[in-house]
Amino acid sequence: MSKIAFVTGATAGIGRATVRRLVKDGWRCIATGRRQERLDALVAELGADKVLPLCFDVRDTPAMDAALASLPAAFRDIDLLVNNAGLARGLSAAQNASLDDWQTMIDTNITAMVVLTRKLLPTLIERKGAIIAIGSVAGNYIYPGGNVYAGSKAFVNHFTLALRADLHGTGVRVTSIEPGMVETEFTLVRTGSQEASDNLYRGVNPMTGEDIADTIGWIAALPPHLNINRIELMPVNQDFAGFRVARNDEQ
Ligand code: NDP
Ligand code: 8X3
Repeated sequence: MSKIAFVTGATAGIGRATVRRLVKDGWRCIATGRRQERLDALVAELGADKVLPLCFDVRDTPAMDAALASLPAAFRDIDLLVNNAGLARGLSAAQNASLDDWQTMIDTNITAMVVLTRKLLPTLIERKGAIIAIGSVAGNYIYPGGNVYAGSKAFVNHFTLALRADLHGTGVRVTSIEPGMVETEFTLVRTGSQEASDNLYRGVNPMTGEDIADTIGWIAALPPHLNINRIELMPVNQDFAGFRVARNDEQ
């Protein structure tokens, strides 16, 4: 029987590419997101025996519980959790940022991820399964306007490594994938404007959802004695900025 992956944020970008890649590799996937029509399209594309759609908002714990309780027997033995659903809102300096945007990022990127992970841990331990989380380079390097998004992704990176420590001796594998710029709907959601989004990617040759999905597929297929702890990826045209100084005579 093929293994089962639970992929959050499967209606777009990295998550959708991951479902496609895992199904191609012989997995069956539980695909989640809020946009039912996108989940239906994945089922139509890949087959109802391969993809089980679960439509819920990850911030809504009762809805998450109902979705988990609705899993048919054929999709209950989850071997891999891909903690991918997440978003950024805004690129403003902290002093100008919207508190609503901050709360949305904390609720989605942090709270929902830890709640879902906690709920699936008993199954993952029983199955000697794996957890792969999509953190970000934003959690490792600071850039202006990153503020709460960067903080939330630092949490994802560190929580994932902390899971690795807590799951010592269980056989569960845990990996933190930390990408730089990937061209998805992410920047459209972040900026709220197609033009601003296109501008951010202009001339960069950003990574694609498929690039990250290929990394996930590779890690998921490694033999059970091997754990990739963390992996950071960037497009060649993206790298690190140095420190800045503000000069008194220029202020
Ligand atoms: P997309 O915007 O293309 O996809 C985001 C996915 O998350 C969608 O499927 C969306 O589904 C889901 N999602 C968001 N909020 C919720 C919610 N409240 N409930 C359920 N699902 C939700 O972005 P990416 O594919 O780029 O992002 C995926 C992950 O990768 C994120 O965690 C992001 O932080 C991370 N990442 C992205 C990078 C990039 O440059 N793109 C770089 C580094 C990390 P729906 O809207 O249907 O609910
Ligand atoms: C987003 C990655 O490099 O666009 O998580 O900030 S980057």
